[in-house]
Amino acid sequence: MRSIIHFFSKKLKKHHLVLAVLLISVSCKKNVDTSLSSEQKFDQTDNWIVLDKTDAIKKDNTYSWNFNVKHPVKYVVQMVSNKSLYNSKNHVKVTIVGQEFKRPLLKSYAINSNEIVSEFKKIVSFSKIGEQTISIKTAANFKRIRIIPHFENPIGSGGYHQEWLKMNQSDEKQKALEQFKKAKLGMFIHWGIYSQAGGVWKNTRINYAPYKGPKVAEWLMHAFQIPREEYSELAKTFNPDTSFAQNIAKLAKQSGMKYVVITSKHHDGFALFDSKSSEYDIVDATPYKADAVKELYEACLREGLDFGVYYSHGNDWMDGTDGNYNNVKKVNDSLGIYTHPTGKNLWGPSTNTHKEYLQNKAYPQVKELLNLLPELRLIWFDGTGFITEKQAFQFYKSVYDINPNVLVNRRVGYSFGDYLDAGDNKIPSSSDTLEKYWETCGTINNSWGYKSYDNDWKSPKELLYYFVDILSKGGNYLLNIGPDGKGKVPEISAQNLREIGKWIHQNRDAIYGTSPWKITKEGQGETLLDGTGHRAAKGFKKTFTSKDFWFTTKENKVYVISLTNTEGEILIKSLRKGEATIEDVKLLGNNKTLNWQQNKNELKVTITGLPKDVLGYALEVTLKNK
Ligand code: H79
Repeated sequence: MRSIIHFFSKKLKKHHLVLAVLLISVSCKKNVDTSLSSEQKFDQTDNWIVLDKTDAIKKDNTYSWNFNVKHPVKYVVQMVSNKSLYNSKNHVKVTIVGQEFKRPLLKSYAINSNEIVSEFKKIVSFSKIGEQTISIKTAANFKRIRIIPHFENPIGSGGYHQEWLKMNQSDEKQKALEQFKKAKLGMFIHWGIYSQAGGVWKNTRINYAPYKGPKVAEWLMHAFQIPREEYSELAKTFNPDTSFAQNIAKLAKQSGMKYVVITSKHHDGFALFDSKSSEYDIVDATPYKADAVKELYEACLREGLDFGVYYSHGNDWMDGTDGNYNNVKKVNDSLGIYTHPTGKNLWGPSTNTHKEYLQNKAYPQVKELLNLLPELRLIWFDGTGFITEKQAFQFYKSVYDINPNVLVNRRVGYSFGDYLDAGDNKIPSSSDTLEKYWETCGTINNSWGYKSYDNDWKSPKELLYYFVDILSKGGNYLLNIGPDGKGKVPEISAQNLREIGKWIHQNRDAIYGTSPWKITKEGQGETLLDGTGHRAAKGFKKTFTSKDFWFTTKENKVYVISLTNTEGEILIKSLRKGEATIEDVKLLGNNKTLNWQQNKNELKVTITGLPKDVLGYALEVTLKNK
């Protein structure tokens, strides 16, 4: 049986799918992984907070409850009643986590013959575990309140946690994490058959595409709802210059990057490596006929760079059916919760089931990558979609079982993963509880994949600003490039990277291997980078003064980073007398000792010897007795 299945899943042709699927579903029954049975009794409503009106403390028209938060994430608040409150004139005022919010009730769902669920638009975030209070003032005749984990942060049964923890805490993973933390800067590469289209389909720019969703070039197929057969035609002309691997690896090295992560398969389902479980790959479906991932891997190893691959596991618009949308929606509708359609192929899904896609394509491809790339350091999962807790765990575990040195990012799902990847183009605030290991991925213009008309390049200064901010908070910056269909990196983005590379090289002691100091920054307020669309819409208008500093530390040194190039006297309050006992202050780059003086208000330093036109500088402050 196994060999027949292997045969069918090896090169799964579309017309073989039905037969293969039948065979596999028979075999799956026999091969159920019994070690994963702990979630069997789990039901997502176990993680809901349900408060009955009859249990409330009532005062006039105000109802209050105390409840316990076990999972500090984002939630939505719903009222259940016998009739819709959505369009009613009832005034509803809710007070929760110290915030007050009024209507509007955004949507409502009929969940059974006599119950209607009305949901508030506002999302509530709990930042810690423990007791909370909610009070609702309304004359409406409701039955109960439900506080439900937001769909972006599904919570599982926790049944795999111990097993996951054991793997995550293993020596191999911890060693890999320490190395990861030292690296600080990585290169993200979005490259695939969409790169040829450059964000344009049949003369229409993706920004004007008819369907909802992100306006980034790699979402071409989704934005125009391109039929699978038609989209896959792009493969027939994908024929990059063979020099791409060498050029990109060199660029990464020159830019001060220590690791590289390339899209081995994005949501469009096309594999940029020689896949044995799908013919929709660079070797079988393009004139290039060689394994681009492997070529880049080898070029990166030659440059001494660590190598990782991005893999879209939950979303696959070619072979992943509808991403399980309809099944999930059926359940969610019956429960009265929302199902987000974005990122799901609802325009021309494949005919197999999502489970079969995982079994026949996604799990096998992940294994193939691990075997193809023995020195792989990271798998960067994305497009979690509607995969279950058990499936997310299986991705994590199958990586570990083959190569325990390979890190997995949190987006694998359900908080499995070895480190936190913040949202796309999002920098967490220093007031957040920062994880020990984390990373922000960011674009260099406003798209990940190559967009022929997006010239809104972030300047070297802006890039450096994000980098320094992330650095001061102990994170990594995974900065993206989008090579075109030929594999060429747009010149301005390459130049900008080289320029930050020059700066990084000069100031490397303040960067690699450092940790956050007790204070992350001094001077101006928080960095705001809140998603890919955020910067695109707002532009970048920040200026920096000689009072703005970011700090890092290593051994008995504190590094002070400035994004100005003015010489003269500067005052650093965080290093005043009493805060730090200082032995020496040097300018990185030329390592010259500067004149300095400490008093009870500040450390005064006279900056001299800055090279011309620098983006900024870093001081190395050596502390005594540390
Ligand atoms: O590969 C790049 C993008 O193509 C990819 N991630 C980066 C690294 C990306 N995938 N999705 N998105 C970006 C935006 C996703 C938006 C949505 Fe959703 C997915 C809307 C609904 C489902 C985010 C996740 C908001 C809700 C859930």
